[in-house]
Amino acid sequence: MENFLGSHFIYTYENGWEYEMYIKNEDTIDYRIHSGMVGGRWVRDQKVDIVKLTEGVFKVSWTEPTGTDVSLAFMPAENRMHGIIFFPKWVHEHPEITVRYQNDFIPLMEESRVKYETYPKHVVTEFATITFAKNEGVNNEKVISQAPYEGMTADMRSGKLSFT
Ligand code: FER
Repeated sequence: MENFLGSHFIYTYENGWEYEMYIKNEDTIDYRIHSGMVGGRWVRDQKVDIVKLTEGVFKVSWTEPTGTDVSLAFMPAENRMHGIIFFPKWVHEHPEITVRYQNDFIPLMEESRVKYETYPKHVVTEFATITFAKNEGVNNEKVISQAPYEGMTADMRSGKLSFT
């Protein structure tokens, strides 16, 4: 696991959605969503389960305050990932409620998940291509510390925006 912890990835799902994740430590991630149904959403200090499935394959799984459940299998050596996301019905119908810096709106997420409908869930299962990968060290608070903006992932890939 040692090499995987501290990893910072940008990846694009085959449906076109672009996401960014920082594996902060053995049970914590930070992330930004750059495009797709909930583009603009960003989150710090989400607790997750991380396991090494076999040599070079890592599974990261968690449940969000929104009720969305996510499980991602990273294959960094192949620049590939497979993700499955189980969205409650309400997130699919009102994605804009979740598009914000979630840490400042935890009560809104918890109210919304009881106020609106959960079922049937909207399941998204997609492979993704990793377009940027760098180890930023563990517990680096600079990696995910500002809202996503247009062109941000290009700035990271070019080195214009860097955190080490
Ligand atoms: C991902 C897929 C889904 C991901 C995060 C989510 C950063 C979270 C979705 C949500 O809470 O709406 O690849 O990685």
